[in-house]
Amino acid sequence: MYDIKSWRHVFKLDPAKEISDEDLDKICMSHTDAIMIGGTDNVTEDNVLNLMSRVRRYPLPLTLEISNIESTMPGFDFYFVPTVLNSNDTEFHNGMLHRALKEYGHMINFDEFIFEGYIVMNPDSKVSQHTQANTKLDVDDVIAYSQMANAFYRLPVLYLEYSGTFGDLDIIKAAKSELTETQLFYGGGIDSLERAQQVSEIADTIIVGNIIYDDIKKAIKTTKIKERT
Ligand code: 1GP
Repeated sequence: MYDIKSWRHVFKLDPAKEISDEDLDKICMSHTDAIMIGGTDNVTEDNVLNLMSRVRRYPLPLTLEISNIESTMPGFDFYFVPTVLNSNDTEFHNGMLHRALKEYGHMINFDEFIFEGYIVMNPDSKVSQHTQANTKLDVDDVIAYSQMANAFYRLPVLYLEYSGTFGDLDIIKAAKSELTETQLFYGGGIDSLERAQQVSEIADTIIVGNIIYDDIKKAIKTTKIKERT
C-alpha cells in the first residue's frame, strides 16, 4: 500500500477538462508522487471513468477526491473525502457523507478512505461558491481550524485550499504550526518551480492543478522541488 505521508507533490486532474494523451503522459511520467482526480463542476461518472482508465496505465498512486456520490466508483487506490470546515452548509461537513454511508456503508473498505478537512480560502473560487464557505479568515481563524483538525477531529489531512490564487505564506505557516499529527496539503496558484519550492518548505504536500492545462512545461517544472533535508 502507498504511504501518503511521503507524498510531497501531487498533480490534481480535473475530469471536466480535456487533456491530450501527450500531456497526460508527461504528467504521469514526471517526478510527482501521486495523481488526484477531482473537480467542482461537471464531475460525472463518465468523465471520471474515462480519466481513471487513462491514468491507470501508469505505475503511480491514483486517488479520487470525491465531489459527488454519482461519480464515485471502485478502481482507485484511495478516496479522499472532503469535509469543508468553513462551509456554512452542513451538506459539505457531513451531509453527503451521511447519505453515502447510508446507501453504501455495508460495501466500503474503510482502509481506502481518507477524511480530509478543507479550509477554503479564495472567495472567488468555484469551490468557495459551491460550498458557501466563509473565507473571511484571519491568521487566528486559520490557527483555530488547524487545532480543530489536528487535536479534536484528528483528521489525517488538512487541505488549505486557495484554488486559482497563490496563498499567503504567513497563513500557510500558521496552519502548519498547529499540526503535530495531521498532514498539511496546500493547493492554489502553484504555477512555477519557485512557488512550488516556497510552499513545499512549509506544507507537507503541494497540489498542482490549473497550470497543467495552461502551461504543461511549467507544470512539470513544479515537480523539481528539493528533497526535504
Ligand atoms: C485545486 O488546490 C488545487 O483544488 C490546485 O489549485 O488549480 O490553483 O493549482 P490550482
